[in-house]
Formats: sequence, C-alpha cells, structure tokens
Amino acid sequence: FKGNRPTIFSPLDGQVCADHDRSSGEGIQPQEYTLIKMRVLEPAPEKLAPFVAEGKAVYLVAATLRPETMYGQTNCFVLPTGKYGAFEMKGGDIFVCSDRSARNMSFQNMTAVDKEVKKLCTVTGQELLGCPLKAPNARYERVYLLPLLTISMGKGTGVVTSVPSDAPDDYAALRDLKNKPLLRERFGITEEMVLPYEVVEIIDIPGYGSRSAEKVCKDLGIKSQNDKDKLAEAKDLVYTKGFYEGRMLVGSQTGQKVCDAK
Ligand code: ANZ
Repeated sequence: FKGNRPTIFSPLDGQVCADHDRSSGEGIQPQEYTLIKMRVLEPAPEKLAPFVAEGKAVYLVAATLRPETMYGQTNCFVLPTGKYGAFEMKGGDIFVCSDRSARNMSFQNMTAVDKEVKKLCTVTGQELLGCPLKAPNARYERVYLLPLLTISMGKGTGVVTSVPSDAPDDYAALRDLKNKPLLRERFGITEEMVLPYEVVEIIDIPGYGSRSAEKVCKDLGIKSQNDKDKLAEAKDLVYTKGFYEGRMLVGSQTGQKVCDAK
C-alpha cells in the first residue's frame, strides 16, 4: 500500500504515477507501507457489530514500516478524536481506516470497485477504543485498541500497531496507560486491556539489548508520550542501529540481521 507522508497534499497521493504528474509535492515519493490486517473480535464496538454479526471479516488496518517486528505486537492504537470509516474492499473484507487512506487504496486495486470508495459507516477513534483484535504473528491471542494522542491522521491509515519492545512512541504510550488509572478511565480502558501486556523481546541490538525502546526511554528520561523532542531523539538512536546491527530473536528469520530479515 502506498500511503503518504503528512507533508504531501495532492489528489494523486498514493497512486502509482510519475513524480512529475503530481499537482504538488514533486520530488517527494509516496511512502510504501505494509498493511497489517487486525481482525475485529467479539464483542465488537457498536458501529462495527452489525457487520461482524453478518459474518463479514472486519479489520483495523495498521500501516507499518517495520513488518518484521509484528511478533512483538501488544495492542493497536487509534486517535480518539480521529475520524475513521468502515470501507468495503475487494473480496468482501471490511477495512477500518482514515478516509484519505481508503481513497488511496481505491487507486491501488484494493477496493470492491476500482477507483471508488464505498463507505459503510463513519466512526470516531473514541467509539472504537477497547475493541478486541487478532494481531497476526503476535504472541498474545487477543490485543486491544487503545488511545494514542500523537497519531497523525494524514499519515498511513491513522491506525498504528504497537510494538513497545522496539518503538519508543509505543513504549511510552503503553507505559502511560499502565501507570495512569485516570488516563485509562478518561478513555474507558480497563485494566485487563493493558496490564497483562508485557514487552515481547524480538530483536537484539548491540548496546541496547532486546528491549531497546524501554532502554532508550529510560536513558533519555522520557516521561510520557507527549515528550515529543526526546522521543524523536530516541527513535534516531535505535532505528538506524537496529536496522543494520539488530538481530531477530524470533520467527522464521531467527538469527538474521534485521536488514536481511525484513
Ligand atoms: C510498527 C513499528 C515497530 C513501527 C517499530 C516503528 C517501529 P515514520 O518513520 O515516522 O514515518 N505510524 C504509522 N502511521 C502513523 C500515524 N498516522 N501517526 C503516528 N505514527 C504512525 O514512522 C513510521 C512508523 O510510525 C510506523 O511503523 C508506525 O509504527 C508509526 F519497532 O509500525 B511502526
């Protein structure tokens, strides 16, 4: 799936097109993401329940640049104030994602009718919170949809899968939800959706170990998911080193370097 970085704003975003065909954003190529289909389990949120009851496969679709980290998923995130939709896709699947990403997908042969978006309902992130999901390759049988306040609705699908072992943003946000009962209460999140979920060790990075996000958050004194500058620094520190020097600890590519396993 070709999505877009938030800086690009063009009706052609995400289409497979020559760079000079863009009405704006020339020189910026579309970002290619892997979409992770996280199936909605029961009890489904009210707005999605009718589709699930009909036997339809309904998925929250998360856009990731790190498909090799899916073994470490502990939850999924949406923006509580974000506007999402349920869209009919090719083959009858229903995808829950931002309007913008659904439009992009319609130009990539993914919707029921090519170049058309069929929206079945509109739903806010808040209305989806607490939804149980099946995350592919994850160790946990069921994970939950939790709030992340720093999601940009203009990037990817607006749905983010969470890997707190390797993504500092995810580690900080999950830790906020674990340590702050009032934050959970504000979003209707229960203890069972958060407390049992521990970091899963999936990649070893020399000098950072197998919980690189936790280590870098502690080293830099990151206090919460809103510590934007420090989180950006944390990502710079672990991502490049992890890519070239990290080794997979799990899955079919165990022992391989991340850059080869990917
Ligand atoms: C799982 C994962 C594991 C990720 C991991 C990163 C590290 P950049 O490079 O900044 O573009 N993401 C995706 N959509 C997002 C959105 N709308 N708002 C905020 N974050 C979003 O980062 C790409 C990564 O940012 C994606 O890859 C996703 O988290 C997150 F160890 O997926 B990643």
